[in-house]
Amino acid sequence: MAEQRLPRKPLVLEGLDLGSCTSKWTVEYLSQVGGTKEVKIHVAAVAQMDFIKTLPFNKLVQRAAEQTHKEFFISEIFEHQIKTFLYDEKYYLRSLGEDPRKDVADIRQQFPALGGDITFPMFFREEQFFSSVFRISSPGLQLWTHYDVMDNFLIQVTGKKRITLFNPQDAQYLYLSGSKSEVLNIDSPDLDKYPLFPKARRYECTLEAGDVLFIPALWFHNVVSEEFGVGVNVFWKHLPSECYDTTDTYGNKDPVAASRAVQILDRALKTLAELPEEYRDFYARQMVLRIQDKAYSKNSE
Ligand SMILES: O=C(O)CCC(=O)C(=O)O
Repeated sequence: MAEQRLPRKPLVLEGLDLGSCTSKWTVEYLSQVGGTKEVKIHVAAVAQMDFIKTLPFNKLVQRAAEQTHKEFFISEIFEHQIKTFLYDEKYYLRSLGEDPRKDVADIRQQFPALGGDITFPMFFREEQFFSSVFRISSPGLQLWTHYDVMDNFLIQVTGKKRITLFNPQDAQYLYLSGSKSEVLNIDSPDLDKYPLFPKARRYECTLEAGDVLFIPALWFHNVVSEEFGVGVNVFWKHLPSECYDTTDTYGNKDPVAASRAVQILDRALKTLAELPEEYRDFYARQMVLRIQDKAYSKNSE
């Protein structure tokens, strides 16, 4: 398909041809055809995720889809203290490359028997493709607010998700730690700890089976699975290839120039610290103004 320009705003695309996955990918089919390959999964006793464990793929699919579990990872830990957690264990697969330190995820390579069932929307050139990540989640699971550095199509094959997005220009209100926001409960945030959070503009959408969400690079997203859901997301390089960190296998390491600029800023801050407070304050304020004037986008809000 010829390249088409997408606006640099999130967009839900409906009615695209995604291949046979939309009708085929039932729990039974995925467990049978996906096989018993060991996969690393996140296991959580509350909506936000915590432990990493390993399960055969077919078991992961069955456990993520079932209402109550006969087998647990973390029930023993909570059993005596918080009984309600017992049947509430949630699972999440974010598929990885063969060797995650070196290889990117590609569903067509790690799950060849399933990879042929899905057709990626090709609104980018083949050579821009970076990775395709299998995502399987239990109902109720919440994925923390984060940004990625590549453009992304989140393809919801089955199930339903609520996605909350935040504009990259509101990063200052999100209490970032690396690429993640520290505010886990975005619907009822602790305002003593995160007083600026309500200033971040929120954009919400519900993804139904067969929908595709375009998430432009740097747009923050928080995902709540309202049902058992199976999806695949495709990351591609919006910038020229050499802008990206070659050691990045997840699509979330900052572009090379951004990391270099941050290192230089750290050095500048160390140098400013050599000055007495009155002078440091004076020069630091001028530097902030210079950054605003030279580097902020002219259409910043
Ligand atoms: O839908 C999900 O499970 C998470 C999606 C996501 O974080 C992404 O596509 O970057």
